[in-house]
Amino acid sequence: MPRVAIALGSNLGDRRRFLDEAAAALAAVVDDLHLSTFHETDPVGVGEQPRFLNAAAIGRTSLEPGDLLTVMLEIEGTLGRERPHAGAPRTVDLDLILYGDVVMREPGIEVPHPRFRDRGFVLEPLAEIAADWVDPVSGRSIRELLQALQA
Ligand code: PH2
Ligand code: MG
Ligand code: MG
Repeated sequence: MPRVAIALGSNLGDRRRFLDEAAAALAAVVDDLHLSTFHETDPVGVGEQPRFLNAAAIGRTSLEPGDLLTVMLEIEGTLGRERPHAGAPRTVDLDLILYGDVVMREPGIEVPHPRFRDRGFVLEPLAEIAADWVDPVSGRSIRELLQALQA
């Protein structure tokens, strides 16, 4: 089964509970789920907002990327995610970061996630659980991407 990496974020309501519940729901479709610690982070690129709690999860899934994304959106909906406008505060956001070494650029699905290399709030938690995973686009490991970002 392909390995997947998913970023989790919350900055509305009981953030810790939303991340816990999202991880529990993901475990239904992602085997051998490993969850990073939770990182308190400043909002990036979305103006003045409450601070985020971010985490990352890895595991293996038999779902195709599109089907996994559909399940992730369902989990967001179940946990009360609303989308009044792009970048609005959210109970939970689940982003597909890596799917094996698949590179996919289609409307509605982009893996690797197009912006994850610039995001400390994704790379820092992901480095705890998948430091040696090599990004198929840049050829750099998560550890190297994080070091480059921090340099
Ligand atoms: N997600 C965004 C935009 N900005 N900033 C932080 N700290 N954490 C996030 O999860 C986050 C963000 C878009 O989804
Ligand atoms: Mg996001
Ligand atoms: Mg998202």
